[in-house]
Amino acid sequence: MFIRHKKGWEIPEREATPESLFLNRRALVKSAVAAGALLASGGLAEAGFFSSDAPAPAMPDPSLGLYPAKRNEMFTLDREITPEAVNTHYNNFYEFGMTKNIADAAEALKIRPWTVKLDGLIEKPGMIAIDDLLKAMPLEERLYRHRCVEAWSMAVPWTGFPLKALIDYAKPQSGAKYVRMETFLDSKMAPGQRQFWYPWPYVEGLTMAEATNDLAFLVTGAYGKPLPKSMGAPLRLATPWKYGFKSVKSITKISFVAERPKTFWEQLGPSEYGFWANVNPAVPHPRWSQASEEVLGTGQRRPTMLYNGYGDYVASLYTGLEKEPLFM
Ligand SMILES: Nc1nc2c(c(=O)[nH]1)N[C@H]1C(S)=C(S)[C@@H](COP(=O)(O)O)O[C@H]1N2
Ligand SMILES: [Mo]
Repeated sequence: MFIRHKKGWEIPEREATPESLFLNRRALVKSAVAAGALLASGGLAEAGFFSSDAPAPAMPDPSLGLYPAKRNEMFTLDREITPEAVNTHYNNFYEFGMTKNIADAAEALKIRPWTVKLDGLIEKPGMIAIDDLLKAMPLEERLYRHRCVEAWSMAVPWTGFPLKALIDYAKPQSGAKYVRMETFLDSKMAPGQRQFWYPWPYVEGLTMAEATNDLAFLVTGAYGKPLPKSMGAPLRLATPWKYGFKSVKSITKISFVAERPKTFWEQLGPSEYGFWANVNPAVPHPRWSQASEEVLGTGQRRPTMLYNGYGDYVASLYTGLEKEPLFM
């Protein structure tokens, strides 16, 4: 018999609620409240479904059973993994605020139902529900460094699948030169998107060669669990040789296009945040040095590495492009 050892964070099978049931139950609660019937009787509250003075409990993530995924030992670190508690409370996610402390606000992000649209110059345009995507793709764990342009870094055990696997599935046509990735747009859910001076939705992009490089990784989990909302659930990018702002969170659309996309930060400050954004300690940001980085959770700084230490994988992507601003 197959015995599964449960980790502390896993819940017993009988408590897991299939997504369809969860949606139905919410619809049920809503109509019951509208009718005013069950609130008065207190029936649902006694059954544990609903309570008038407490928010509904968070439902378990329907992808919980896919984690932890097997670690790909190709990707090793030169440092300790950043403690999970540090990582989940030091985030950039401007949709939920401009500080690093957005974890609570990001809980408003609704991650089911969630669909990802594939469009542009491909053989297979269409919409995929996140849980179908998760089942179709080969999930694995990778330990990656993560270097923000603000000169701090982390080391993260991501779970996900190579972006190339999705590109192979989408079957791009020869005219596709770039992959453009877009975050959700919903200013009711994400108060930061009411700040009209930002060019929402958040957009990022890679060349086809970058996107099909072994390192380009679509992330669905971290620390052996589904991805926390603060880190960009249910689907975000990780391109560890580039500054962190390239790693677009909470992706809803992936387009295959002929023209280089204008990215979110490029629109805001083209002289400070470019399209390429490859890590290079020798090229300072206009307002600060990139020579070293604060390794979060350690209280220490260490020298920053060219391509964040991933040059063996990616340096060849840039031969012939020396005239481009590759490092900002
Ligand atoms: N949609 C979206 N994606 C985003 C951001 C953002 O504000 N919105 N911030 C970026 C920046 S600047 C960084 S450093 C990383 C931060 O990822 P983390 O919070 O998981 O460390 O996400 C990137 N992706
Ligand atoms: Mo960043």
